[in-house]
Amino acid sequence: SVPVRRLDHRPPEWRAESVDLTFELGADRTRVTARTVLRRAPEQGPAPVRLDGRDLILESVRADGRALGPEEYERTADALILPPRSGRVEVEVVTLLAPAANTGLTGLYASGGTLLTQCEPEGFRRITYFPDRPDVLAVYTCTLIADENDFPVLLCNGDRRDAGRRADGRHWVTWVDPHPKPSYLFALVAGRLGRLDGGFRTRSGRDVRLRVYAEESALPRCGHALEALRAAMAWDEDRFGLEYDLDTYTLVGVDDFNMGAMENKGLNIFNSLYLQADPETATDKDFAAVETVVAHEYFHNWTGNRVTLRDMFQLSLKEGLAVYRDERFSGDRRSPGVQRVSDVRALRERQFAEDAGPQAHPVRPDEYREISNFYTWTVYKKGSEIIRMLHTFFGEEGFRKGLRHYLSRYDGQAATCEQFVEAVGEANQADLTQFMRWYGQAGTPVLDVTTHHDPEARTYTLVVRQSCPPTPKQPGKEPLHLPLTLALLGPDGRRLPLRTADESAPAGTERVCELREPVTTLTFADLPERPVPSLLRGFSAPVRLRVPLSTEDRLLLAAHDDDPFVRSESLHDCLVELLLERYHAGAAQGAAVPYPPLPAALTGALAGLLGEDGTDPALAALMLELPGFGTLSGSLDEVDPVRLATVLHGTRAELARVLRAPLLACHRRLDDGRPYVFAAADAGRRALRNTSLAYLAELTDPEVREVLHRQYATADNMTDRLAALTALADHADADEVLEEFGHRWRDRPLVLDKWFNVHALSRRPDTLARVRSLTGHPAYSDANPNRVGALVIAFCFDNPLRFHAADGSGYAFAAEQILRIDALNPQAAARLAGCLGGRGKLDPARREIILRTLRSLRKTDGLSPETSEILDNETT
Ligand code: B3K
Ligand code: ZN
Repeated sequence: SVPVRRLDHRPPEWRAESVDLTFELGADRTRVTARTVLRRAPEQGPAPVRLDGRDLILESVRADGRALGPEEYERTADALILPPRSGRVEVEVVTLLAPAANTGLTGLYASGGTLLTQCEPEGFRRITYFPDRPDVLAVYTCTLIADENDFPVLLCNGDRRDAGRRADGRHWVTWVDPHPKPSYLFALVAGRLGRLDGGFRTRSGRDVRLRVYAEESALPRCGHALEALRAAMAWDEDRFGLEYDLDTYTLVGVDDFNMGAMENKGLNIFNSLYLQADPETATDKDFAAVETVVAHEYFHNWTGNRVTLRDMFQLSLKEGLAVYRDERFSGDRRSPGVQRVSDVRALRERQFAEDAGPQAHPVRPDEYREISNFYTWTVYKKGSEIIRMLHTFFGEEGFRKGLRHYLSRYDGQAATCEQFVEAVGEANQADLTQFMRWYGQAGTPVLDVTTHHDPEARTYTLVVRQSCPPTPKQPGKEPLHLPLTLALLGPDGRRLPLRTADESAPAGTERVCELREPVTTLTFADLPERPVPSLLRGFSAPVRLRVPLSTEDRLLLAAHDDDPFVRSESLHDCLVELLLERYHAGAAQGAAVPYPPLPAALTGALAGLLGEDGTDPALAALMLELPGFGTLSGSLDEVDPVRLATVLHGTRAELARVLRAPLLACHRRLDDGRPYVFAAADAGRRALRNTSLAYLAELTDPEVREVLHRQYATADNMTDRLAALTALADHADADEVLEEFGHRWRDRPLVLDKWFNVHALSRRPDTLARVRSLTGHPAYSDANPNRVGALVIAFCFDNPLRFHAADGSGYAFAAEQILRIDALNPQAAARLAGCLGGRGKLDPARREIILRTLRSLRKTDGLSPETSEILDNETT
C-alpha cells in the first residue's frame, strides 16, 4: 500500500453538514441507510464527491433524491466517487453489512449477542460511504431498528429523541448528537444488556445521568467504574474547569474489543476488563486500571472530542494529552509520586525499547501505511511526557491557562499538535518553536552529565551534553528544548539553597533548568562541600540520564531524596549496574556458579525498605522491584536474552537468600487480617507484602513454601491470591493450585486470563509446550484480543527466557500464531508481530533465525496490510 504523508494534507473537498443514519440491525445482515448533506463553498469550483468505503456491499446510491445507475458513479476498492459538481448535495447510500462475520472488530461487529461499532481510526468507512477523515465534522441523527427480543437496548451518541414500534414488530429508537463530530467518534450498541444508573451534578448545577451497560451478570462488578467516572468528572472541573456537555453519559462493556476502550461522544465503549472490578476477581492493579481507563475516555470529551484532530498524524494531540491527564488523575487518587515512578518504569520498559528498535517513529509521524499501527507507546506515553514537560515549564497555573486557551480557541474544530503547543506558549508568553522538535524527532535523547566541585571557589559545576542516537530514516538529530529539574543535597540528604554565579541571592532549593543547546554548563555557588546532585527530578524529561555517581551517592539519594522518582531511580541504577556487571561477567549458569557477593550497602538499603523505615509501602514495593528486562537490554549493545533473564532470576534468588529474614518478617508484619478494601494505603501494603512474597518464591525450603501455599489458600481477594499463584507458578509444586484456580474460574473468562497469563510467564522449561496446548483450551479463542493478550502476546513479549529459546522454537510459535490471528484480526496480529522486532540487538545466531522467520512470514499470501507493515519495518 502507498504511504500517506503528513505534508500532503489538504482541506476536505466537501464538508459534511449533517448525517442521517438508519440501521436495520441483525447479526447476520444489517442494512445501513446514510443520508449525508455535503457542501462546497460557493467560490470553490466543481469537484468530484469522493466518499471513503471499504469492503461494503452497495445496494443503492441517490443524489438529491434521484437514484443513480452504476454508470453514474465510480467505485474503487476504497471509495465511491460521484462526478464533479459544486454547491450542496444530499447523497443517500444504502449498504449491507454482515456484523457476525466481522472478526477484525472494526466497523460494525458482534461481541456475544451484542452488536457494536468501533470507528476509530477508519472503521466508519466499513459501515457506509462517507468522507471518513477527522476534519469533517457533522451533526449526526441515527435511528436504530431491531428485533426487541434480541436487542432490547439500542444506544447511540447524544440524546435519545424518540422511540416506537413498527408494523413488523421491530422497535426503533432515534438519537441525536448536537455536537458536530468526526465519523471516528460515531458509535452504536444494540443488545440484551443490564444497566446500572448513577448521576453527577456539574458545578454549574446541571444534572447528568450516568449509565453503565453490561451483561446483567456483570453489573454488580461495575460500581467501581461508575465511581471512577464521577471522580474523573469532578477532577476535570477542579483542575481545569471543564464540565461535561450532554445530559447523559453512557459506558458500555463488551468482551471482544481491540483496545482498552473508546471515547465515542457520550457513549464510551469498554473492553469489559476495564469496566468490571470486584475484590474477588480483580487485583489492586485492575481496580486502578479501571479508574485510569474510565478517566482517560472521559477526559477525551474535551481533549479529542470537543477539539478533535485535523488528521490522524495528530493522534498524540488527543492521546498524549489524555494520557497526561489520566496519569495526573490517577496520581491524585493515590500518590502522585508513586504514580510517577510506576509510569516512568512502564515508559522506560516499553517506549524506550520501541524508540530504540525498528519500529521507532516520532510522536507525530511523517508518514504511515496503516494508521491502526500507530496506536503506540510512543504516541501515547512519550506524547504524554511532552505535555508534562510543558507543565514543568509553566507550572500548574500556566499549564491550566494554556490548556484553557487552546480549548477555547479551537472548540468545535479539528486542530494540530503545533496549534496546541503554540496556544500553550501564547498563554505563557513563551516561544516553543524549538520545543516542537519533540514531535518530529524519534529516539530517546541521552543526557550525559559530568560534575565538578571546586572547594576553593565554593562552586559546583554540571556540564550537561544532550545527544540522540539515530533512528530509522532519521540519521541526524537536532538539540531539543527540555526541562532539567534539579536540586543539590547536602551530606544529610537535605536540599541546599541554590544560587548561580550571576544571582545575588539564593532562590529556592529546586530548579527547572531549560536546556536548549548541545552542551549546557550550570554553575552553582556557595558550596564549600561537594553536594550530591538530584537530577531529572520527577523525571522532568523523557531521556536517558547518564551521570557518574558513586554507589555511596546513589544510596544517599535512595535513602533521603524527597523526590520519589530520584529516590527509586538511584536505587534502581545501583541494581542495573550490578545486574549488568554480572551479565558481562558471564557468571550466569545458575546459582551453582558464584556471583561476586552482593554489596552489603545495597542489600542493607533493600532490607531497610522491607522494614519500617518510614517509606510509603507502595513506593518501597516499586523500589524493591528489580529493573525490567527491557530496561536492562536498553543499556546493552548486544543481548543474549536467555543469559540476561538468567542473571535477573539468579540475582533475585540470591537476594531472596540474603534477605530471607526481613522478607519473611515484612510478609508477616503486613498481614493485618483486615477485609479487603481498594484504598491507596491498603493497596500499598499489599503491594509491598506481595513483593516480598515474589522474592520468597525463589526459595525452596518448607517454611517458605508453606507461606506461599497458605497465602493462596486463605486469600480473601484476587490481589493476594494471584500474587501467591504467580509466586508458586515457577515450581513443580504449583500444579495443584494451578488446577484449582483454573477450575474455580472456568466460567469467568476475564479471571481465566490471569491463569493463562501465569502459564505464559512461567520459567518452567515446558512453558512453550503448555502455552501451545492452552491455545486449544475450551475457554481460549484466537478471536478474542484479551485471551490472545493474556497468553500468546504475554509469552512472546514478557517471557524472554522461554520466548528466546536458542532453538528458535519461540519464534516459530510466534510465526504460527501471527498467521492464525491475522486471518481473523489484523490489528491483534500486527501487535503480536512486534515481538519479532528488536532483532538488531540480539546475538548473530538468533538474529539469523528471526530474519528467516520474518522472511517466510512475509511471503505468506493474503497477509493483512497491518501485519505486513510491521514485518516490513522489521526486515528492512
Ligand atoms: N481512542 C481509542 C483508540 C482506538 C483505536 C483502535 N484501533 C482508545 C483511547 O486511547 O482512548
Ligand atoms: Zn485515548
